[in-house]
Amino acid sequence: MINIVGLGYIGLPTALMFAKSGLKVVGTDYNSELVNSLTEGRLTFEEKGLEELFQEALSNGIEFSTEYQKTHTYILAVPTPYIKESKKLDPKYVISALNSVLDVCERGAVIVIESTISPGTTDRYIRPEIEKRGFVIGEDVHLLHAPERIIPGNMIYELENNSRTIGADDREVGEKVKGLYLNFCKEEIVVTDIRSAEMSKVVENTYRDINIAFANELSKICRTDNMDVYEIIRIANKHPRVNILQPGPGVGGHCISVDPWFLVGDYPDLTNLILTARKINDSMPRHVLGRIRDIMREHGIKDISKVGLYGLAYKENVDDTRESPTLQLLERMDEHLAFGVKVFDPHVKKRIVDHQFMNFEDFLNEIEILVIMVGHNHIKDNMNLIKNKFVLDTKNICSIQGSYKL
Ligand code: SAJ
Repeated sequence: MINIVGLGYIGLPTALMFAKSGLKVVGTDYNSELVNSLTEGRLTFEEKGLEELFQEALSNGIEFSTEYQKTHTYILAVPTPYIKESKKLDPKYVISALNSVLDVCERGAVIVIESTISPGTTDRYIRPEIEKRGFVIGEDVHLLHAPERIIPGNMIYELENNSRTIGADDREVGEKVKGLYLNFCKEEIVVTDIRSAEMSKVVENTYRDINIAFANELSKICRTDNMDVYEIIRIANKHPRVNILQPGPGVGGHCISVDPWFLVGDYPDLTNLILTARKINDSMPRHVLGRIRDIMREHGIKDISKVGLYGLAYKENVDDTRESPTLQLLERMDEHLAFGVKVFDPHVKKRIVDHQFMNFEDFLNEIEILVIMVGHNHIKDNMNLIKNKFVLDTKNICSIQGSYKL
């Protein structure tokens, strides 16, 4: 039996995938409301293909519990928040889950950490915690790190089709765990040491952050001289060795906007490029604010409450709002300015900010300037409804003549 610990964005789909492939799975989470909801057959977040996968896993007998199971294999997918002030990872949830596992596990149990952890976390926090309890790593328990790589919006496909990395102290144990993931993963699974697994995960997200920062910097350059950044990137990307990502209103989510800070925090003298990229991406919400002011000025609109931000999620077609550029933008607006700015997101069903509308048409009725912050399919399908607005399109999805770009 596999005990998956943490039933959030990563743990749940992973648990379902193992169950679909026929293994006996129990998913554990300390949140009893979440566990009850899953036990009653109700999913807790939106994701393409998740409902079908959930039904298959349920019919294969997956169970959910707030209790840790006495078994041989544990996969930990609990949150690893970062501390804003120090830019360091907070390992508290991993440590607490680990201790609960150690309370019940069988001798020789395999403990796999899937949560993203900053390079060095295993040596600094996880090993000492296990040893403190009197366990010998490699004998009483085996420790591995298999960082998740799936992208929200395409998780189910990527669970099957992304290559994976497994970091293990002992190659043989690494190969065994590789065999476990091969139950659903069709791509190459690389077995390496734990430090390399930790580092490669953070490097992947940092690479993407730097690439987006380059696109964002280009968008600012192009804005000053009235060049079309999208056309320029489109052409440059025709070169066989160029692949520039897209500019946007900022970088959100719990991964790409966070992981590079781990490197900056640990290697402050060696991370000029990484830090600069972070600063560029963090400057984008302010840049959007500048563009909003330009449009207000051009059209003599003085009342900020005539501005509507479309999208609260951190990216298209998901309901996750962590570190979202819209929230970053609202934070950056001083109180006077923020007063009255309207917000709408069809995927975000909970009210989390002031002046958030739940109905698109009511939202549109209140505003003159519409700022597309997120390129949800919903807005692409409703272009006809926004024709009479001044549109600032930060995602380059709007086909309306005369819309403003970043
Ligand atoms: N974004 C841009 N321009 C782009 C692409 C993205 O501005 O061209 C923005 C998005 O709008 C969003 C942010 O970047 O605000 C991050 O979105 P994303 O789709 O690039 O990535 P995440 O955070 O959803 O998922 C990333 C993925 N990492 C990589 O692609 C290297 C995913 O594979 C990881 O599993 C995930 O982080 C994670 O959990 O670490």
